[in-house]
Amino acid sequence: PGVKVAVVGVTGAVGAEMVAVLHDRKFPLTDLRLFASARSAGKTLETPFGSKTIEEFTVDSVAECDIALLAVSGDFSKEYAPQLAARGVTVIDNSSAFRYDDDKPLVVPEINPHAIGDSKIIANPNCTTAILVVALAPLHKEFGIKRVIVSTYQAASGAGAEGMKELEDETRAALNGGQAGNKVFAHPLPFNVIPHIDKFQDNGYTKEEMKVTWETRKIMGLPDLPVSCTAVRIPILRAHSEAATIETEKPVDVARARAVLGDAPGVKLVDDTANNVYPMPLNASGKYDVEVGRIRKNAVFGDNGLDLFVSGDQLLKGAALNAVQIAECVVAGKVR
Ligand code: 2RA
Repeated sequence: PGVKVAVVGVTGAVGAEMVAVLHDRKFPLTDLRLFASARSAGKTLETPFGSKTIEEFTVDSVAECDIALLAVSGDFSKEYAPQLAARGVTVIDNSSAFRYDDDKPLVVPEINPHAIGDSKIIANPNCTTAILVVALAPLHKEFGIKRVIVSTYQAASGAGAEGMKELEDETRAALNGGQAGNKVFAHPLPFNVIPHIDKFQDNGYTKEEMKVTWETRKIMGLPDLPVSCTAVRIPILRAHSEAATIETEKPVDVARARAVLGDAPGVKLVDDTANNVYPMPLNASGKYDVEVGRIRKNAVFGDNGLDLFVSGDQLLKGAALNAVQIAECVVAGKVR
């Protein structure tokens, strides 16, 4: 038989990466179909699988596939994912539409693949969260995490292909003596940082920051874990970075923390400050592993606290790679 896969939203930054990752990881598919809105239907897309024609999304067409990777808006997912699931398609959804539903798994395969069970709709986490938890989960196993404080440095790619284009265009405009403008971001991004991603909530946090709290708890199975996040957009193209401080149950040992992270799946230990080696988005871009470094005892929590810095490709581990890894778990039956 083999697996028929649909990528829905293939003209976006995440959709395009999904196709590339399926190819790169030699995903065992027998058919790949690419879907987008009517506007793009009929266009030819050059992909690692060769030239492919984009089809207009319809439930009937996607229902011919076994697995659908959705890289579309939350509203679209809310409407169509249940219809596809009812037709027997396993839907892996990159939007936030189902992440907080108790009956829908939210999965990072290095951490909680067994949450998939027999669910037909599986949520892919927010990019910032996915990149953070691959580093936190092994530390939690070793030392027990009591609290997390994190500040993020998020790339323009988090706002999709349009965000990346705006950064490039407006940087060029500014360098050519003009004024950098903004449509996608709340303010001009070139030569700036913007401590505002997604909408402000009543508690003073943004939605992006609350996603990190809610999703870290759900993926790590720690429903009461205190997590405080400040999410900041910075003028780089892709790969998010995060400075995290954890308070731990057990005293931490820095050498042990390094060893644990060095062995952790999905993590690349990049921590040799004597040689100016630490995680950076420039190096993490285009890579599957999340770079982790700057590991040190935290000066506030003393023996029971650790600081670390992570950089991970927002479009890969933060989106497309994680979705394809979930699909791999589904195909391999590693879901219980
Ligand atoms: C961002 N985390 O960086 C969002 C995208 N999902 O804007």
